[in-house]
Amino acid sequence: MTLTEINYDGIVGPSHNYAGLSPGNLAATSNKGAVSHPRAAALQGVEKMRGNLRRGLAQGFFLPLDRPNIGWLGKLATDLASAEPHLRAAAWSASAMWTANAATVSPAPDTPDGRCHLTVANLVTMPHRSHEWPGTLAQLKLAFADEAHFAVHDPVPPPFGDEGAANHMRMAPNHAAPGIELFVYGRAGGGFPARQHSEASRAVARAHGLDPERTVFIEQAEAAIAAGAFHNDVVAVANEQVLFAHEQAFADPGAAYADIREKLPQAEIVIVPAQRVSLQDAIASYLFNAQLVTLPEGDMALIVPLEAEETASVRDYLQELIAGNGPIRKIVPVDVRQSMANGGGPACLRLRVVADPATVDPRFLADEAKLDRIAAVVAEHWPEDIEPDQLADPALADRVRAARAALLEELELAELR
Ligand code: SUG
Repeated sequence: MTLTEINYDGIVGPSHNYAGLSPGNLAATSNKGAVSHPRAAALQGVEKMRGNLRRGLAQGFFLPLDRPNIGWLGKLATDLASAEPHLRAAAWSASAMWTANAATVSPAPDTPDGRCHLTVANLVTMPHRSHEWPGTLAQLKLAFADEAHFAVHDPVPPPFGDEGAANHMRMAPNHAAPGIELFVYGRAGGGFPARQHSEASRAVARAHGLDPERTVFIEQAEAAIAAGAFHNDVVAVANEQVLFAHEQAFADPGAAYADIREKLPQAEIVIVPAQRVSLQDAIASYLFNAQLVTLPEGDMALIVPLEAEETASVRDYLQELIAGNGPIRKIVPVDVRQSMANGGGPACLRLRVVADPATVDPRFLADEAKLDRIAAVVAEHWPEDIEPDQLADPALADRVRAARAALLEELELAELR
């Protein structure tokens, strides 16, 4: 039994578009109405996965969902032709690509039954994301079907918003050892809603059977939500014993850090001072929406979006970070600009599952040859661009559905249709 961290990236779907559907997500709302490039977006995602594979990391993926979601429009007693524009746009959403919002994952070493527990996120706060969970749950049930090793839970019931791993961090001496789990919830900020509710975080922790002595609940700072940190993973990221966070991420940082240090004495907390990188620069650059990973040789690398290197304060900070003697030894910039324009950085695009790769469905695991096959389907079938007024076009809807079907076929996952 070799427990490894597997990063499951969401393949960017053929309906990727900029509809400005997430208030509080500044990138998404400011790009409302822009022309999107689904093909380029998906290929950027494939290259990110390829880079991580080549770095020796285990890589998996989840598939785009069936969009436009006609069934959901039907429940609203409408259809693609007659739906109000905001409902039509919600039906087209490709937001399931951000698999950090797919589920919350508690690996086997943390749970009393020694299984890895996953709770699919209900995403109820944003209408366009509220209809993702059934399609996501179907994939989780296939990918982690082995009940000797996994327990896949239904979503927390509404109205308690749960946005999954984007508001959950795990710290442990190493991935395979028992760790502590950090749940970050919000109240609201600057007129923006909190998308992760305390009730939902606590329900997930109970469902996974987590030991309260190894569980930490942390309130997000209102100022962070107001500045555009609609998920905690925009201002903090953890890996093994390291927590990398902005000084203004949490409502009561002192109490949070004390709780973490008590429950995990070897915790190393790297705090970025607001004086060095303002909350605004952190959010615009997505410095913290990085993948903090342990490379096979043992060093930690921070996989950041290109935008981080393009923001002067962040670039300077990162240079100093690497020059110092801290746990983060390497910075790896990646191009995920199409996703970034909707507020999704490298960390949003992946769900971390600590598991023995031999116990998961291999159809969801990547190797170079499979990434080549995915890229070939994308290059052939994904639309090159989508303009906002095309969402009413039935021919585009047919094309997007056919594109997804071709990918499912290629990956022998037609049962997800
Ligand atoms: O839920 N954007 C996503 C971005 C999710 C990022 N995920 C994490 N931080 N883990 C969201 O706000 C925009 C879609 C649009 O406007 O068309 C969107 O859904």
